[in-house]
Amino acid sequence: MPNTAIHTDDEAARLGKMANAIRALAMDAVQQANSGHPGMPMGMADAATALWARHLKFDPADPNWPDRDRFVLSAGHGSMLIYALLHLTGFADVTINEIKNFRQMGSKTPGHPEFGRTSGVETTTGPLGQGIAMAVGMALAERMAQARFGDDLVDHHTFVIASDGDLQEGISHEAISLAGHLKLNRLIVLWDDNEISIDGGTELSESGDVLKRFDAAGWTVSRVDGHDIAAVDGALAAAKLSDKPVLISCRTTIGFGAPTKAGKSSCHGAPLGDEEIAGTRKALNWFHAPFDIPSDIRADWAASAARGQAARAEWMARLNQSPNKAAFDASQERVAPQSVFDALAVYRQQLSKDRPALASRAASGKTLEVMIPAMDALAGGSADLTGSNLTKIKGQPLVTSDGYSGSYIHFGIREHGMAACANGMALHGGFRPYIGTFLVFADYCRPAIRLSALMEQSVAYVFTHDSIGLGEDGPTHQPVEHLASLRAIPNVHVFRPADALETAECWEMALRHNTGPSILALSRQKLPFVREDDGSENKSARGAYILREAKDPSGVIVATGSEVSLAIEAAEALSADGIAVRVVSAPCLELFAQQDAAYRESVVPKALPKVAVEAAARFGWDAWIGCDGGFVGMTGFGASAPIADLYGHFGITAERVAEEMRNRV
Ligand SMILES: Cc1ncc(C[n+]2csc(CCOP(=O)(O)OP(=O)(O)O)c2C)c(N)n1
Ligand SMILES: [Mg+2]
Repeated sequence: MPNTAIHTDDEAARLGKMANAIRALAMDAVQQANSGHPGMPMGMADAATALWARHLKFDPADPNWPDRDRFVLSAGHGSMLIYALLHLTGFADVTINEIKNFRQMGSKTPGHPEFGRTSGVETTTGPLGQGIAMAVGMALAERMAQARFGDDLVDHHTFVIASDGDLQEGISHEAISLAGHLKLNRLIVLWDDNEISIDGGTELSESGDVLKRFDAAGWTVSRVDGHDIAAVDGALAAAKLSDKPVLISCRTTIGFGAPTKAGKSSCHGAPLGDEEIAGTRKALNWFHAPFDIPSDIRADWAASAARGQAARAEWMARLNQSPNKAAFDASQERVAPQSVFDALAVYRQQLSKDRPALASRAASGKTLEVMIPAMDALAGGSADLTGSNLTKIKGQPLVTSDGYSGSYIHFGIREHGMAACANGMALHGGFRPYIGTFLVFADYCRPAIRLSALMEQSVAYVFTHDSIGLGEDGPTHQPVEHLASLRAIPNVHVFRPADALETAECWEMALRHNTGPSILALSRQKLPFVREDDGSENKSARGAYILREAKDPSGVIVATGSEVSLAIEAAEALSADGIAVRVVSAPCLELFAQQDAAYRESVVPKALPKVAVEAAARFGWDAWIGCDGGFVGMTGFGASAPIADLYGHFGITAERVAEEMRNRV
């Protein structure tokens, strides 16, 4: 790692050419694709060169080695910046052909950086603001892992390039205040302070002082000329010494080098055009053909990877000698350890004996008491609803700025930031994050849930107070459309358990979902224990199952969560009238949809009339019950009243369920 300043003119000139290589690749790739954003990469090429050539610890030969620095291009529209860097530094995924194929089907160079598609891309970015918030999660995970395994094994930085848009987004406020509070001094943000966004100059919509805002949140701030590589280099060197997170404002010109478009929003998101590109080549003194990088510049870029290669070799040697090696390696596993499943298996059988009537949020809290001691990687928190979400177990140590060895985080009332932070922790590795708030505020987490799903990250969302059943807090707090809207996001498993045993089963399925997020929708109110088996088989594993069978059923009632007991009551009433109906509990419709057709048919036969009951909107249920199926649920918003009055008021009763079935058999 260079701790010396950039001394010679020759060195400065070479770094300047390295930056121009980024500019050339960016403008030529966007031109070839006839689509994309050249302005940002051209504007931030110098700052990015200072970072990647002089500071960032990376090794293209092993893009995922755990102690690498993380680099987050929060302004994902500037994707050609990271693709150029990955190409020039020798990441195998990003060949010159991939650069030529920018934004084309199946390429490693999609429009915005996508985690999992291109090695070296640490996270998916594009939704502005989320990148910097995920970086907070990465920086937090780094400190937490450092507290567990020591500097020998964990000692890296998280670097971010963020744009004006990133910092205007509300989530940035949540993220920077959390980072400042937790004193995440391994987080260093380079702000592309180009005073331009899409509509024009930032003065159209901004008159705040960004540096003061960060300063007030507990950050170290500085300002440099973003085109002065030596100045950015010096600021980065200073930043590494800070005991707080650092913002470096890099004053830049968007589209730097473009003769007529530099400094204008016109170069934000459109190809420059042949004439402008020719003019840029002249201005930058860059007379090489498109996609042609001279070998001396290539060699300088390749050399910048040597620093990280050496660091990785030293790190491997330390790991191999470390008494923590086994524990560290285990922490990097994506799959939850067998110990937690063993503990859950014992607990499930105990539950089937004890048959406790618990609110499913309380059952979740009890399940956490079983899981946390059996799984070191579980770490979580709540957005100021710890006592409601029951996400903290007794004695669970806190993560604070004084020490990061705990596993519980008070995220504050920052749902969007919390969810993005959890994604960052999951992406960083070493932790399996779970986070809590009320189900109704899933909306405040939604953009991050979508990214968990898209990036296939196993974040568990503990969403309590899952229906009108929460009572007096009223319609602002009573989710109605949330289950449907969460089920609509691809690759999300939405669990709504019916009793304490199903809650444990659903948690187990969340831990087994290694390629996407899980949502646990949990009741505030107490739920009866409905299961009658011995708890040895995880019945929730197939998403839906026959809970109460009837001889020769003439109909099927499907229910989830708190309404399963209503379905049982209705079936009993119908049975007294000589109508035999089956009750199906469906804690996870996504898992049920994944079962083979024969199993699905055996549980919910096409030929039988069906009624579903869920204290939520019908949207999405027709796939299971048909348009002519009966549905007992919500048709509008809820109301403020005691729970005892609400279910009757909205007609979510066993009588209604029975009546819907009578109308159909
Ligand atoms: C949440 C979100 N809203 C809107 C957009 C669309 N968008 C992409 S870039 C951008 C703003 C561009 O300004 P800035 O962030 O300063 O980037 P620059 O033009 O300087 O590269 C917008 C609104 C987005 N990507 N994400
Ligand atoms: Mg801008």
